[in-house]
Amino acid sequence: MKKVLIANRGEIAVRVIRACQELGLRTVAVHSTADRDSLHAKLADESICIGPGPSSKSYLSIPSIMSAAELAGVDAIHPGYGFLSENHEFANVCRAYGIKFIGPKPEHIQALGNKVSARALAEKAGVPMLPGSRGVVRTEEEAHAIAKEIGYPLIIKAAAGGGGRGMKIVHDEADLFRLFQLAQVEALNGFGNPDCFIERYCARPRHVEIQLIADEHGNIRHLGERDCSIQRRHQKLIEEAPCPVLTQAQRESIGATAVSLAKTVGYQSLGTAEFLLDEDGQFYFMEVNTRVQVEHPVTEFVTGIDLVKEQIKIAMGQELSAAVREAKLFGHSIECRINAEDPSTFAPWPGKITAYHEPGGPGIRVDSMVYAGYTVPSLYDSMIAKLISFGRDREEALTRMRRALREMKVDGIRTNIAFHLKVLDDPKFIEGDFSTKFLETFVPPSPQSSPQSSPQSSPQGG
Ligand code: MV4
Repeated sequence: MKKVLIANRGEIAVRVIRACQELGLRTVAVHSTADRDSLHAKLADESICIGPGPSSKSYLSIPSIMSAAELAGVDAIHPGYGFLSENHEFANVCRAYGIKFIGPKPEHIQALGNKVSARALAEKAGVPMLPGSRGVVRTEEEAHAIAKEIGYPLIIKAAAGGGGRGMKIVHDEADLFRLFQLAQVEALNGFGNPDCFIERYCARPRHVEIQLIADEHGNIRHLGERDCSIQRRHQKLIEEAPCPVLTQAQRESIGATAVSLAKTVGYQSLGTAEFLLDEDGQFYFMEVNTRVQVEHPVTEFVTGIDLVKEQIKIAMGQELSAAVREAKLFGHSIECRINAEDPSTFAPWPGKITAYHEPGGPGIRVDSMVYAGYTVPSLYDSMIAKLISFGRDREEALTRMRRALREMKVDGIRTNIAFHLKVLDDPKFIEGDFSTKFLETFVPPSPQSSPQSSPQSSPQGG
């Protein structure tokens, strides 16, 4: 492998380019016409325009990307996250072209991408699961029978969904048929597949996910967990490693469970097994993500492993390195996703960044693609940077994150920096006492308290 095309944009494209550079690989960026001035296009050795702004005609267009791959003569494609990263057809097209897809096999993307077949695999591997339907629930009669068995509240999920899209919570029998029909219609319209399944609903869970890493020779291990409970409308905002409430015994139990699932499948590459952790400390399987995750840096900080480099080396056929095999967890890491958005309405706030300063210093990492003079386009995700802190313990990681959030400066657009500072000041958050419901009752800061809207002293010389 000598030359890699990065089929993505934004901070993850930059992240992958950096990993390739460290491995001595040539890089080919692809970009839409809206991304001509983007950092990923500037940093790569070559850069190819693949179409107009809308993703459907550029970053999601398999023919456009494959044409660029042919033209540049690449050996491999890294899909990043989002876009085509979990599209098994794309992975299959790469295979047909003789280009290495840096990720799992298409069969595994497909089997784990479908929540019903993923559940069946998890069951086979002995992974704890919430009571629910065995497979797809096709009729109202079947839904009724399952509901009688597991009781209320229950949740209806789309087999082709994921990340929380297309879920319906049902609190009593009177709503069951209506919500079941609605779930099927929305699943068909949203994912082209009406299949739904039913589970007992867990009211105040934490979202705990295990990082898996597996080579193409049967070696597999987990690299601990991340707690991603701080999210809004299924968009994660803050992630951390380790989960502040897990005991070492629970950690080992969830980790072993995730490894057993991956082994049952014969999984290869990076992957993430997601679990719900209920208030009694019981954990239950949710889904598997077959890509590198946005929040991978917190695991990198607590393990010292470069996950993207390891992912590429695995795709080159290498065995898990000694560093991965012997990795131990140390310290604590937190990630805050910085979005270009109105802090009170959460509406995206694209526009030109007139001034930009990234924080630094001990235990701080910034993964971003923006710079002073860059215009955040309105067509894509509003995340403009990830601020990641590390400390020997959670308190130190939190202190460093507060310091970094105060130091960061983004002028010309609105961001959620002040929002993060307010969360990091919340007693329940500081205690680690939160669930996925945390932000539902959280009051955003008033507009005046935004740090970057008040003048800051310029950096000192000498
Ligand atoms: C659940 C649940 C409660 N009970 N399943 C949301 C994302 C998708 N992976 C599954 N999700 C959930 N599944 C049962 N049986 C609650 C959620 C959920 C959630 C999970 C993780 C993080 C944030 C969440 C926000 C709302 C709902």
